[in-house]
Amino acid sequence: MAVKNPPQTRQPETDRASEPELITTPVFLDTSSLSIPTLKQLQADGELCPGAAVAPMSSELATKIYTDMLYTRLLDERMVGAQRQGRLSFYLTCTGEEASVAGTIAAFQSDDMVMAQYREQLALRYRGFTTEQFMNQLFSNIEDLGKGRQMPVHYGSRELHFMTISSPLATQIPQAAGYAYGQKLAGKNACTLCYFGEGAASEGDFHAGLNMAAVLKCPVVFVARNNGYAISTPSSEQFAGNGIASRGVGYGIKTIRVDGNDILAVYSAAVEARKIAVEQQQPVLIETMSYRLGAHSTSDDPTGYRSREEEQQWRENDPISRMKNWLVKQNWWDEQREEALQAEFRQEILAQVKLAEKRPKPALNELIADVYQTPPTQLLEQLEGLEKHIAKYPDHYPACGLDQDSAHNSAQEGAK
Ligand SMILES: Cc1ncc(C[n+]2csc(CCOP(=O)(O)OP(=O)(O)O)c2C)c(N)n1
Ligand SMILES: [Mg+2]
Repeated sequence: MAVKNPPQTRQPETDRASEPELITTPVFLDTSSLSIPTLKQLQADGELCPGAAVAPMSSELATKIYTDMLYTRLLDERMVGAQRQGRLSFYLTCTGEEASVAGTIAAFQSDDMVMAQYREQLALRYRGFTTEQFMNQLFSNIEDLGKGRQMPVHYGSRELHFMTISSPLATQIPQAAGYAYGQKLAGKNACTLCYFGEGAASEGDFHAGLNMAAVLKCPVVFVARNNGYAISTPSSEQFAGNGIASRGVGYGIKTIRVDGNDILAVYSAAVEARKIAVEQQQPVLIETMSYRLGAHSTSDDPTGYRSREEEQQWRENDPISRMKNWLVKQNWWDEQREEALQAEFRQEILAQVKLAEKRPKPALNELIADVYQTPPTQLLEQLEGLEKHIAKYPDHYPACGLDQDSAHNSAQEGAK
């Protein structure tokens, strides 16, 4: 069937209302067509950048943010130490990226859902996850909320609205879009906060998630922690475009790039982002420019793929000292308080390590207890095989001292 008066040019849906700019010679766009500024408000010496429009932050909030950053730095140091001593199988630090996480989580309500990657333990700390809870998860003991089924650092807390971390990269991104769509349909004044790394943004799930969020106008704030590396792959080998921010714009998402080592810039951006997400019911993307100061994980050694000089440059741009300089200038912080608090945190962490490593492991059959209402035959067979294997090589599984009766009982409880 012939179309009457077909349009001369096909316009993108979002531009239907406006007239397209027509050109008569071929001109190709490149990354320079989109100039993306970086929001910076605080200088290294603790002075504000001239003209900085900083979101108001009370002394209480500022000290909470700062002390949670400090706690996380110390927790990370201690836990890497514990892994090196053979007490812990695996750990992953947030070192260097504390402001990217603290500045964002602080701008959200405590019941906004958080879907994180794995380097955002500070968000849990901010919401009140205790040292004891961190340790129970890291040591996979009987008190672990995840029943010891996950690798260390795969935290989750229903109470704190923090979705359990899953290892496959970027799965949380479409899940966050979907969760936020549910919040929208329910008419809730809430939103979802979704963290991921610039490496995870190479996954198909990133594209599906952002597109879905943009088209369905989901109240989700995506935080892309651009820390320069995906394990040993530098971002220059990961993508040729203008960071992650350019992709947000491409999907029709309001986007901002911030200095991720500047707590005030991150917080100011996040306050605005949550407002847009909730009040205008649409997604926002924040790209935090920072650096992963530590190894990717305790299984990694960065000396094989980057220079000490590069690391040193970023060490001098530490987000914690930048915030401290500002706090001291406000007369909200001093060296005495810092020293006392560091000693207190160290003591508390060490004490909880000692307690957590002594607690028994969950019964073996907790592995399958509440996954299905009635465990299917093949899972029961696998469990039986595992029990036989452990019984045959008990020396290799000292933590498994199987108490069959209590194991059986807890499996029955779990099945309920
Ligand atoms: C689907 C998938 N592919 C690969 C991996 C292995 N892996 C774990 S972390 C990681 C790097 C992720 O880098 P980025 O997203 O930048 O986060 P960062 O570690 O820098 O915080 C890779 C490749 C994985 N977990 N899942
Ligand atoms: Mg990265």
